[in-house]
Amino acid sequence: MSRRQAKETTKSVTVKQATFDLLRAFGIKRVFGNPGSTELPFLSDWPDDIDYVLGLQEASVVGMADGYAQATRNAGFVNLHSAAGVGNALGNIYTAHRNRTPLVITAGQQARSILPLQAFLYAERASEFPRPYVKYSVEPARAEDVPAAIARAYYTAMQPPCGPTFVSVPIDDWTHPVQPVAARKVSREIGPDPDAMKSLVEALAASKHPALVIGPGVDRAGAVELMVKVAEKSKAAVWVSPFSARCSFPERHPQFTGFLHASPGQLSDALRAYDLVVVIGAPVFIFHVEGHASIFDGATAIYQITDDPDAAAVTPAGSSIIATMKPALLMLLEMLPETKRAAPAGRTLPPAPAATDPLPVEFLLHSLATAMPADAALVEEVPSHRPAMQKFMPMRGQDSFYTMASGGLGYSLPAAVGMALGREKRRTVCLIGDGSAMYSIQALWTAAQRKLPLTVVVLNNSGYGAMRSFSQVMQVRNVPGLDLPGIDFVKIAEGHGCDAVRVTRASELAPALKRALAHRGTSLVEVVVDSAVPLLYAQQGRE
Ligand SMILES: Cc1ncc(C[n+]2csc(CCOP(=O)(O)OP(=O)(O)O)c2C)c(N)n1
Ligand SMILES: [Mg+2]
Repeated sequence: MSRRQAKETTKSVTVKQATFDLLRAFGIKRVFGNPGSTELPFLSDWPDDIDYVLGLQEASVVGMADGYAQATRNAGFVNLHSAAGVGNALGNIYTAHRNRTPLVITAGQQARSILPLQAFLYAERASEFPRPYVKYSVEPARAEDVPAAIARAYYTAMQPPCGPTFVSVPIDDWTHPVQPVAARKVSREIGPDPDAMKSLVEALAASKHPALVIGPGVDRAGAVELMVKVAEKSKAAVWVSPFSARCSFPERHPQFTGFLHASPGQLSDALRAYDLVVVIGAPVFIFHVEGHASIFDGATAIYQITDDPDAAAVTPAGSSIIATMKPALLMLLEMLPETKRAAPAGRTLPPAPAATDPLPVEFLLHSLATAMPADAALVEEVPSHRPAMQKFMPMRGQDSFYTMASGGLGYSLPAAVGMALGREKRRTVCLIGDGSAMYSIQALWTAAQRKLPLTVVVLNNSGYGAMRSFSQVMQVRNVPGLDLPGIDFVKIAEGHGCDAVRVTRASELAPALKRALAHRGTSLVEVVVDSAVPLLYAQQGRE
């Protein structure tokens, strides 16, 4: 290339054009955002082939991008407004980090020339603000470094363990001339160490009573079918890891045994019967309450397969194999010998609950499971009723169930909107508590505007049921701020442009669900239930 040609290439595009070309090359067709002055040069003359998805608060913007990224298995691209927008978004950035959802989050910054004056909307130490919940964070030193920073943010976000990344972009950078950045192919699968796999296979072959503890990593990797084959070949009992944010094993499968509690004592009790525990696609283990984890006392052999070196590093006992799910499960399936072990007895599902008034939560959950189309996805955030949901709504497996892995509320409603956007014609159902719904309620507006095939079922028990229950577990009394009287979800939904109905009697439920699930566009069903709460972490009922 001559000198003249080289010079022409360097001046051929702007930072903005180079960025859009990268998005197209990465297959990113939507940008989730909430606009401000510092983003205007990026937003001006918006191209027709990229859909700008407006969210009315940044927690909703990031939650929607997260759901969409999970549905499409590509990084969600987000554009926020300086420190104020990132601040509003942080709770759901934390959740995306725990969910292992790939997101490239950009935020506007003031013009470089007035940064020294701490201008209006200036973001102080912008790249530090979302840390430690982003895998990579930068405000590039020069405008011409922005596209390469966005490319790096994309590869890093997409590399297992996936997660959010952050690029702060000063307002005047977008129009700066730059050399285009070519999108590259970066492979993502990481194969397991064959010797480590051999040791695991030997342990499985020698075990009398093995258990597989399966976590969200398997569904995330699209490896549920493979997982089922491995489970069937090994004839092991299958448990779900505590607080699994996805369904990685069909819950009606005969080997499906149950859900582990996030309590060290209860988890250890549930796994006591096994001489070998193999944790796949999950940490060892996520706990929510204190207690003695006798599982680590040495009587049980523990193996872990994880794509997350950090999760491997914090595992207190046993051997960890670092690999992505597909190559690891393929190798396991190939190496596992046939076994004469008897297949374990799975769980027994409870009988259908009766339709009584006041409407029992179990009846709602069972009715919803019956009414949902077979290919629907459920996005859930109803903390005190998760154990009941696990009993009365057995999930089908791959891409069927989502919630947040973080414990931070305000995720599932916007995530369901993003999910509906990514799943196009199939139905998405959001099952959400009255408390949880209110953290990011404005996501309803985005769904209504776009007539997304989304049905939101609000389980209204007039308060923070999980907190009532947790207060009992922790034996604390007289806690303020747990009752939420007087919220009218029908009016709220209608005010955001959604179809809505309230159900207070058991006999009204089935027709209301049927109608809502067939509604073209977004609808909400508010179901008023008894405010009595189940005791979480009760010692009985280990499932
Ligand atoms: C961002 C955030 N704030 C507060 C909490 C604490 N918290 C945990 S569960 C819960 C109650 C949720 O209420 P609701 O959605 O109505 O479900 P319910 O517990 O009644 O089933 C609260 C406030 C949290 N987990 N995350
Ligand atoms: Mg509630």
